Amino acid sequence: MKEKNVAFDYTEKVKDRIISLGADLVGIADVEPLKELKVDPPDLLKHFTRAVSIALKLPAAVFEEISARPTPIYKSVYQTANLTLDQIAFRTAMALQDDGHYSLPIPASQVLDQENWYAAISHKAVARMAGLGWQGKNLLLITPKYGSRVRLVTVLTNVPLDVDGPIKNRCGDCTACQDACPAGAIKGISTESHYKNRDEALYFSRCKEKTVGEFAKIPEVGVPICGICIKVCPFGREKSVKK
Ligand code: B12
Repeated sequence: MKEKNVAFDYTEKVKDRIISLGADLVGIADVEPLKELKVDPPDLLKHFTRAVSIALKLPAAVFEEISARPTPIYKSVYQTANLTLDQIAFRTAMALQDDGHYSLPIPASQVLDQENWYAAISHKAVARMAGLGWQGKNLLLITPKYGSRVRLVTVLTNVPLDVDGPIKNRCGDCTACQDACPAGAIKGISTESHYKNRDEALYFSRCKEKTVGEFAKIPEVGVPICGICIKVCPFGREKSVKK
C-alpha cells in the first residue's frame, strides 16, 4: 500500500480550515529565506520554521468609487478587513496550538516603528514566498485573481507544513499604477523577485506624504490609506468596473 504523506494531509487540513474561516487565499512559506528581512523584535523568527500567509479579498467596487482620494467607505472596509484577518489569524494560531504546535499570529496592520514605518514582519514578503502573488511595480502583492485588492496577515508556526513557492512577476510593460499614482511616487521598475528596499520601487517619501501627511488628515478618513494603485491594476479589475 502507498505510504500516506502525513505532512501533505496536515497542510491541506490547515489550509481548508483557514478557508472555512473566511479567507480567500492561503499559502505556506519557509521561514529560512525570510530571515533576511528586518523584523521586530530581531529574534522574532527564531522559534519558527513556517509562515502561513492568509489573504482576504476586498469588495472591488469600493476601489471603483475612489477617484482622487480615499473614501470613508474604503476606510471602513480597511478596518473591517484588518479585524477579520486578525480574527482568522488568531483562530488559526489557536487551532495549531491545540494540535501541539508553537504558533504566533502577526497583526494585519500594526506599525511598530512610527518613524520609519516598519511592522513586526512584512506580510507582502511572506505572501510572495508563499506563492500568493508577486511584488508589483506598486510595491504591493499582486495576486493573479484579485490583483492587489487583498489584505494580508501572517501566522508563524513551527509545524513542518508543505511549502509553496513564489510565482512569476506578470506586470510586464504595464504602467497603470505609475501613471495613476496621485503622488507620482511609483518609479515603474519591475522586479523578478523582490525589491532590495522600498526606494528601489518608490519615491517613498512622496507616498508617505500623500497617505500619512494628507489623506490620513481628512477627518472622515483618519488612517493612512489611498487605494489608487490598487484600483487601476488590471489584475482582478475586469469584473468590478461599472457597466
Ligand atoms: C507601514 C505600512 C505602510 C506605510 C509604509 C508603506 C511601505 N511601503 O512600507 C504607509 C502608511 C505609507 C503604507 C501605505 C500603503 N499601504 Co501599507 N502597510 C504598512 C505595514 C503596516 C508595514 C509595512 C512594512 O513593515 N514595510 C517595510 C518594508 C521594508 O517592507 P515591504 O514594504 O513589505 O517591502 C519589502 C518586502 O516586501 C521585500 N520582499 C518581498 N518579498 C521578499 C522575499 C524575501 C525573501 C525578502 C528577504 C524580502 C522580500 O521587498 C520589499 C523591499 O525591501 C504593512 C503590514 C505588514 N505588516 O506588512 C501594510 C501593508 C504593506 N500596506 C498595505 C496597503 C494596501 C497599503 C496602501 C495601498 C494603503 C491603502 N491601504 O490603501 C499604501 C501603498 C503604499 C505602497 N505602494 O507601498 C497592505 C498591502 C497589501 C498588498 N496587497 O500588498 C499591507 C500588507 C497591509 C495588509 N495587512 O494587507 N503602508
